Amino acid sequence: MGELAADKHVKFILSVEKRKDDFESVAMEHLRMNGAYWGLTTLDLLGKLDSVDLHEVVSWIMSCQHESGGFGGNVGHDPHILYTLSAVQVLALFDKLDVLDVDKVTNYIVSLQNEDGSFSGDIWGEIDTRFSYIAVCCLSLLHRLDKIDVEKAVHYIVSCKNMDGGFGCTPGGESHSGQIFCCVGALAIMGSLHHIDKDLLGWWLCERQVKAGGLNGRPEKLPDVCYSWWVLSSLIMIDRVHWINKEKVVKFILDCQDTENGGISDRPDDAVDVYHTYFGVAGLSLLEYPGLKPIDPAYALPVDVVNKIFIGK
Ligand code: GRG
Ligand code: ZN
Repeated sequence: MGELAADKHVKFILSVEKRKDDFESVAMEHLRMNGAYWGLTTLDLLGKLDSVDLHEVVSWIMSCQHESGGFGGNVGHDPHILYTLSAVQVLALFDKLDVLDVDKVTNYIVSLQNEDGSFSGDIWGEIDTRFSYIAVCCLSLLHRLDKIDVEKAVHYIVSCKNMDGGFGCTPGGESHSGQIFCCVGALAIMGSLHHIDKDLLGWWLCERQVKAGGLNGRPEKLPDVCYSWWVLSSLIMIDRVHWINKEKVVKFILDCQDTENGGISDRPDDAVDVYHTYFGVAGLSLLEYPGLKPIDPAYALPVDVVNKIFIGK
């Protein structure tokens, strides 16, 4: 089994930012804020966050904020809760949350909670448990979780729980590892994990491991590096990660590296991208791969960043 090509991945992440005109960058233009979170968190996990200009990043982030308090995916783009969490997470990475008008961001998120406890992603109203997670994670990082109706938020997430122990995007929606991360993460942050049948969900999640060692998002689907994050973080939060063959997941992730030019793909020999590079490295961090900073499974930020926010050191 090869090793993590850490230096190559750092070079790959830094090069994506420079190549603003190629296909991948153009395709990513509308979600640049998410890309910033994926790329910069990868650099931090690899101990290389100091290779970017903090002031440049912070000033670009703040130029994506709207009057409403929400952030867009890039300058001049409409605000959405998806980009708002990424903006807050990147500021947290740089220990720069103090540049925010916290009440303004809080009011934007609070305005997206619906009567039934669910959250919309923006003013257009689409509802999804992804947005519940984002709202809860973001407000918790800002120490403002008390500004929403937490009881209703928990109740809505529980209403998306299925007979197989998993969760979907809305009540009755099919269980999917990505949505499970969101629901388990939100419940963990709200101190409500007792609503989960841990053995039942743990069983469903560890069945996501295929013969090749990688993890898939739901039954009968192909394995994909990003599920290393969605599945493993959920298993850790419900204390069942020992039900997985960890060595085989590590091997699958390492087999998806481009060892020449850096970056990680969804499956071996596919094209690399920043999203899978992040979730590959984050998955390895959850598996305590040597040389990586540990990552928090609920906040999806390095543990030292989360500790600084909640215990001040
Ligand atoms: C801070 C880590 C973090 C997340 C923010 C946006 C979000 C909250 C969570 C997204 C969770 C999610 C739904 C992830 C799954 C993404 C994915 C790979 C979807 C692909 O779905 P299909 O149906 O693929 O195209 P499969 O693998 O099922 O064939
Ligand atoms: Zn993927």
